Amino acid sequence: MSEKLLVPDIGDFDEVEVIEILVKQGDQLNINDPVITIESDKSSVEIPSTVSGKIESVEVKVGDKVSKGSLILNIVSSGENKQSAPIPKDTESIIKQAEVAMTKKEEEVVVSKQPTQKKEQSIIQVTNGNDIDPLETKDWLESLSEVISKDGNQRAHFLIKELINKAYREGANIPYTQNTPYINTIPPEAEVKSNGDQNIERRIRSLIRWNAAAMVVRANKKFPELGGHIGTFASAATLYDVGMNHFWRAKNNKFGGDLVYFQGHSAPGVYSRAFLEGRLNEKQLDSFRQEVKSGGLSSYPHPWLMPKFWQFPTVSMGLGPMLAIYQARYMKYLINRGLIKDEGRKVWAFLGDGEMDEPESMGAIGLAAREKLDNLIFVINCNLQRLDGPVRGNGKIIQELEGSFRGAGWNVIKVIWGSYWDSLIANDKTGHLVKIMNETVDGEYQAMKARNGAYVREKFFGKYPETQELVSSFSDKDIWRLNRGGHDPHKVYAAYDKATKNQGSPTVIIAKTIKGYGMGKTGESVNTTHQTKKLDVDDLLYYRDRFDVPLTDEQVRNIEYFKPDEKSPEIKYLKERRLNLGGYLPERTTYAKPIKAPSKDIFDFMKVSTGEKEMSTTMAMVRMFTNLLRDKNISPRLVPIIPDEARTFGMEGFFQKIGIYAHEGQKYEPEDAAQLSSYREDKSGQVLEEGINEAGAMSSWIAAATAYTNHDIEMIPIYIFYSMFGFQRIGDLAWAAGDSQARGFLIGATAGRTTLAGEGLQHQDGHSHLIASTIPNCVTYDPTFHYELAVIFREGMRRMHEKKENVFYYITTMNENYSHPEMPKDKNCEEGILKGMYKIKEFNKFKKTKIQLLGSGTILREMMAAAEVLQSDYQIDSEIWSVTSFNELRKDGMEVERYNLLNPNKEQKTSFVEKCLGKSEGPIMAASDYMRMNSDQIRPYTNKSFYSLGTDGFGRSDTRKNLRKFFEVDKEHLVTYSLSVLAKEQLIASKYAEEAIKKYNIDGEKPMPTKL
Ligand SMILES: Cc1ncc(C[n+]2csc(CCOP(=O)(O)OP(=O)(O)O)c2C)c(N)n1
Ligand SMILES: [Mg+2]
Repeated sequence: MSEKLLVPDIGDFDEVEVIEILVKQGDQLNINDPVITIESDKSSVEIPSTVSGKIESVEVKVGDKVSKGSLILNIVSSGENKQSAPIPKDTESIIKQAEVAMTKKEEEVVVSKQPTQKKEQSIIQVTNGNDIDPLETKDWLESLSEVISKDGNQRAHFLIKELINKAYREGANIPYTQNTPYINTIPPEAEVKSNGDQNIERRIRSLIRWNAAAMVVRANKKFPELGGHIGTFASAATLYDVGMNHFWRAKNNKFGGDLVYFQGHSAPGVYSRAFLEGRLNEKQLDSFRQEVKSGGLSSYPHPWLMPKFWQFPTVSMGLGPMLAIYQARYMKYLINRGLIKDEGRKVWAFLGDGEMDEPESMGAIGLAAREKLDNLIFVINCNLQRLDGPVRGNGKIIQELEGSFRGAGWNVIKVIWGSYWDSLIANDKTGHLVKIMNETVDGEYQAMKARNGAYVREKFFGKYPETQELVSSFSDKDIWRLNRGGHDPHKVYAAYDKATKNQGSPTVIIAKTIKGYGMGKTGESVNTTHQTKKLDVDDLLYYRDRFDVPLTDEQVRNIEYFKPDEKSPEIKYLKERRLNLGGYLPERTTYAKPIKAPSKDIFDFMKVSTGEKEMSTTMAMVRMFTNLLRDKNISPRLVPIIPDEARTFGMEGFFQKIGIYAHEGQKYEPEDAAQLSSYREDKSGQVLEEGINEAGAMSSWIAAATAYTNHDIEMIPIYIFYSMFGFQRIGDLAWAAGDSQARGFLIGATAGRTTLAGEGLQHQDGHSHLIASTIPNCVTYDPTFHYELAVIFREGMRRMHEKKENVFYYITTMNENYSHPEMPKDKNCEEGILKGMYKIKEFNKFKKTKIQLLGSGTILREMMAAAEVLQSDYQIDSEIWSVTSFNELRKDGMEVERYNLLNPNKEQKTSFVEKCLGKSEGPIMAASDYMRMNSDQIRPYTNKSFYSLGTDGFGRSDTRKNLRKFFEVDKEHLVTYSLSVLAKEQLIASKYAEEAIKKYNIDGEKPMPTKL
């Protein structure tokens, strides 16, 4: 049967040019095979076939203009239609598996009942002063207790919900609360017990505590300037130990491993455990915070400095929580795309309660719930203190966090009270104890732990006769022993167990601890705990006794480490636990296979002239991606990441072609379903469409850019954003990306101060290259022409993904349309593009006066136009250099200069700038669409006269032409400045510059743009 393939609905576009024919007569065509590429002035998109069969005739040619309904080709159809397109085998089975698991999960959630409680819960006993009819209240509460014991919590929950609904319908104003009482979420009867040996675990924990503190104290005794923290890990030791002994599975050849984000300044505790495990030695502990000599231990988790140890940089507060959320999301993405197996791996993130005040910490919790990230567990160490004092002295951080997380849809587990409280809470028949717990603010809780048992008796239990009575048989010492949940391994174990089994939502464990736990009078629960890094002998002796560390007084005075014999039960136990959990943590390894860089011919189309056709570098880039998606090796590894700007960049064609990742697929028919670029969401979609969320998009990019270590699979993430909302917005994350040894591309699109015309001050980027240059392993380029982009991109893929070099690329692309020339035949061109500059044109007609003109990005084109004028109107010759990267040139110049200065007697090296310009004639004038500092960077590496122009100052909205005039980087200013420079160098008379100033209406008295 003969069929026709027509141009589908292509949205608002009409009469669009065909730029590529991808098939020919006689070809066998399958459904979804790309047939032609069409291109509007904004974007290019492939048209896929909707039928399969043999092509009878192709009815369009390159250059034709087509619209919806135009005939593309005739085909002898094999009868298949679009609906029956087969899903690739792998993807199909993975999706099936996941769907089965999901339905199972849902069913389980519905039918499973919480363990039936044997006794009445204190939550329904609390007395309330506002109660106008206590008897009636009692009736209701007893009925509820009856339901709980007869039919379980689920039924009680159902009835309460029905009551609330009914009350709403009757018009009652129901008070809204996201909080449960200030007690543990898991009642003692429901706690799952650890099978560990508690005595031995306590001894191990004590040693880890001791060695961690000793490490910090020793370092500061040697060099008081080194700093460090004892109090944080002291509060978190149990939280880490239970995880290490029982929950966190390491990566090995059978399992991908859990991913743990350690709280940054608890690093001493992590080193201390590694010491007992035999992974670090005493010498290394003694080089804590002394990293200049190799082998030192970094202050905080820094993969760059300890590349085999730390996995994630966390110490800049707020980044850890955000990165962990996107890490967990990215893990699901890889699973749903069929790129890794679903092994039930978890992402754990340890956070401080003070840290939760960072907007980044909570900023993405909605996404975690929405995407049902049940592979994510937050543990918030609520020691109630931050650096200066209490986190919420007048309130309750635990309750506040509970409300926020519960409201966002997380599974919340509060671990507030330790086991010694269990019997007290059980005996709290009147509810007064829970009432005090609810009423006491964090400032009081903190103060109590800085005092003693008598104080707690008076200030806490003393509030009501009922509670005074509850502890009447307790000594002050007994009261002092009443522990907090985060220091009780049983409570922590039960919480971790429950968290790991939770399905359908992320979990947050909010654990109450004591800052500086065990540090005695000078360090426990006092406002200065955070910065305590020295302990005097009395404190150390107290610490030893508090945790029964087997050291003599003399050894304590010498602050000796303690490591039991390899054959001791402690070391054997510790190693055995980790063996059972698959190995040690943290550890950074990679077994990812490299991706071969695509063949050069993929980029061939970018090396020929576009002729009359004008396009922006952003468009050229999108065409390049479309081509890369045809490379079977590369295609599945590309991860396009966009924060709601796909249409701005002409990338909407990707929606249909590779789909937008949506963990639940698409539950609706999109409004534009009939169109070629319809908004297609898919469970195995490839594009990460992050919404207006640059920090989230960057976090996704980091997850993808480090998949080579976290998942042993090399990916090619390409994050495309408005360049102004890149480094300026997410600078700290970009720095963390460098630390993480991320590999991938950042594309600052619509870049430049004058290139993005109408958008104004907050949109026009004139400095992102400078910010990027502060990151040592970030390689940056500001290309002008499509072939430059092609050379840079391919080399980036080769360096990062084939050769596994730990660098990442920042490339700016623009939205200014112009025609692109053919790539120069000069054999040095490619090298020059990559090193940062090459000669693109030379005017040599008059051989009298010459100037070197350096231009970058779109300003190169102004430079080229200026050179024409200089030649035609003033008989001045010039050499024009396309500078693709002032940053790269500076790096090279700096290195060469340093070598030469340090090796005065050796043969002196020549910088690339000098190689290019050393023998050239005339002064140098450089300009870019960025601040002068951008081109100034290479000034020291040439001994010629050097002048730089740029776009210093705030941007503003106007036409491109006016903006370039304003910033003095338009053709006219460049001509004038060139004449002035030559006059200053006494190569021509100054009258030419004066003339030009008049001719072009330039106001010499105009203030600097920075002042306007
Ligand atoms: C973005 C950022 N701002 C400030 C700091 C400095 N700083 C380090 S720890 C800390 C207090 C942390 O308090 P909390 O999160 O409660 O952790 P804790 O030590 O109490 O466990 C501060 C302010 C930082 N590391 N990062
Ligand atoms: Mg804290």
